[in-house]
Amino acid sequence: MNKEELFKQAAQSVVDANRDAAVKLAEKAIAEGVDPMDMINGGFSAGMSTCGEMFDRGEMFLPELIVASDAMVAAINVLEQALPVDQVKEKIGIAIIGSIEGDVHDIGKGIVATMLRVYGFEVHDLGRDVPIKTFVEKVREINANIVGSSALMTTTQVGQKALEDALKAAGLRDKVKTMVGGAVVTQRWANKIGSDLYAENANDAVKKLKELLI
Ligand code: B12
Repeated sequence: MNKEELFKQAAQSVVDANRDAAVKLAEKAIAEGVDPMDMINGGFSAGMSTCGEMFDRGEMFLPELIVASDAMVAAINVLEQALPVDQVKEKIGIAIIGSIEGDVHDIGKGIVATMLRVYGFEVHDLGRDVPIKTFVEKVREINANIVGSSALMTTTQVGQKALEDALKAAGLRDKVKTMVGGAVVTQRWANKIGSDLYAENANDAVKKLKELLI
């Protein structure tokens, strides 16, 4: 099967919320030597974007979105095993990442965490709906130099500004680079709140972080 067809079917498996098909297609991509990140971005994420559009138009409802997300997560779990973790021997930095307080969306954040690990960062994934104070405490505890937060909703995005303020109040802001991302986040928002880095996707995050740190 050619790559485009594989991506198309992968996207469709998410729209159909067909977990078995998604997993089989992920396995097929690995067997055919397709780059796992290409398969995630070109296939499964594209399907999730379609789900978002359908949700917007009232053609898909929350329970269906939950099952579609499960299918995507199952496929990503398979693909992640094919990523060359630890290919970089030298540790580039210690990163904390989490979905900001009030936000349970964590698929994209998980992909960013995985990519950072693959490219030599030590990553502490705090999960989703992470209180601002937990980010701050963790920076202190593990002496992290990168703090990433993910926001997918306009209502939770404000937490990223609160995180900037909390790091400043704790005297930690100069010790870390902050990065923000998620569907509602833009470069303009990052500039506005004083975050060091905005990335559109996981590949972009790795590229920009390396430029910032090395
Ligand atoms: C899947 C999904 C869900 C799933 C989440 C499952 C999960 N475990 O994550 C479920 C069904 C649970 C869900 C729930 C809700 N959702 Co929802 N959801 C989505 C949907 C369709 C896709 C999100 C997704 O996973 N995309 C795929 C990933 C790969 O993309 P991504 O997250 O953008 O991540 C990439 C980049 O953004 C970037 N990135 C992400 N994080 C970070 C972090 C850093 C540091 C960096 C550098 C980069 C980065 O890299 C990632 C990889 O490339 C979006 C629509 C959309 N267009 O985003 C709505 C959407 C985000 N949801 C929405 C809403 C409203 C909700 C609910 C409130 C619905 C409800 N009525 O209950 C609840 C929220 C509950 C809560 N408190 O959080 C709205 C938000 C509207 C807004 N602008 O505020 C959206 C936009 C849908 C819509 N159009 O209305 N949702």
